[in-house]
Amino acid sequence: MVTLVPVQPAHRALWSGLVTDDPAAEVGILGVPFDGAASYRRGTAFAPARLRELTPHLSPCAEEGTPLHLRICDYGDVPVDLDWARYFATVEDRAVEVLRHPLAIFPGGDHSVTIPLMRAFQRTHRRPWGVLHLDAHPDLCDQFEGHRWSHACTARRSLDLPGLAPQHLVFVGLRSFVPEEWEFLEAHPEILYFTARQCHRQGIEAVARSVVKQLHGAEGVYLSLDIDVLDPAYAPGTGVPEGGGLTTRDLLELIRIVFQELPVRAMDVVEVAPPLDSNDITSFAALKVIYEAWGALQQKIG
Ligand SMILES: [Mn+2]
Repeated sequence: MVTLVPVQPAHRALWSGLVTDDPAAEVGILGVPFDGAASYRRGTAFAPARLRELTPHLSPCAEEGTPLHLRICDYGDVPVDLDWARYFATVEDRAVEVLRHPLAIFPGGDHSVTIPLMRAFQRTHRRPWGVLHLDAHPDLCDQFEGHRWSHACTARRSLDLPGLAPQHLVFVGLRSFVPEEWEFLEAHPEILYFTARQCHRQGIEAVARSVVKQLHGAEGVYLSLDIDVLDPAYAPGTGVPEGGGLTTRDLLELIRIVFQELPVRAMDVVEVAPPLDSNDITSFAALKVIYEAWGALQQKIG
């Protein structure tokens, strides 16, 4: 009688088998499944779990064949608490721990989760530090729907933090503004931004080089990736899809250059909403960006 042994290829595992419990791992992951601050359709609370579920189906490899060998500690999610202030305080404290790794990845959640994550970043990084905010929206409202922690206030709250000078806040992909945001940008010409149209007309590589030049001198860079920076054709599963956005190809080129040239120490990936998605296109795009960021980081650290 033949005994059949089920075959489980080694890479058919969480994060393509790159996970470890070694505290010296190059990457730490912490999910923040909170979508209580979204102004329109919700669903981003499901993203951290969905992203993890898809990772056994990805090769531990960056595009162009680079095998990934960096190690990943996944600390799970910060469970949602109905007390918003207490929840953000918990997120901040746990993120401080995860930021001990050379690179921290934070799957959201709506874009408000960046508020406590950046607070953690400023507690753990020397000044000056910088922010690269990739988004269709500048999130520069002082308040939105009656609250200073709306997902439309994220960048405005980052400027409240000590150590972030306006010239070290850079936006890429903008294409939708409320008047208050436009006025704020006009009043602060030191804030560099590239609209999606500028990316289209100048080419993403030129934009990436300008970003690198602007953030040169920052001791650490926090990269906040709102998936709606992508055109809805490439990322339909998000609460507020805005036409005219970046292609996934352009985003990957930007990520590659930024990770190679700047000391990116944290990246959140927010506004992925699996219940609004189609065939997981948006979740897979988010994972592609994360894996390519790892490929670029691995190349840099050797
Ligand atoms: Mn946005």
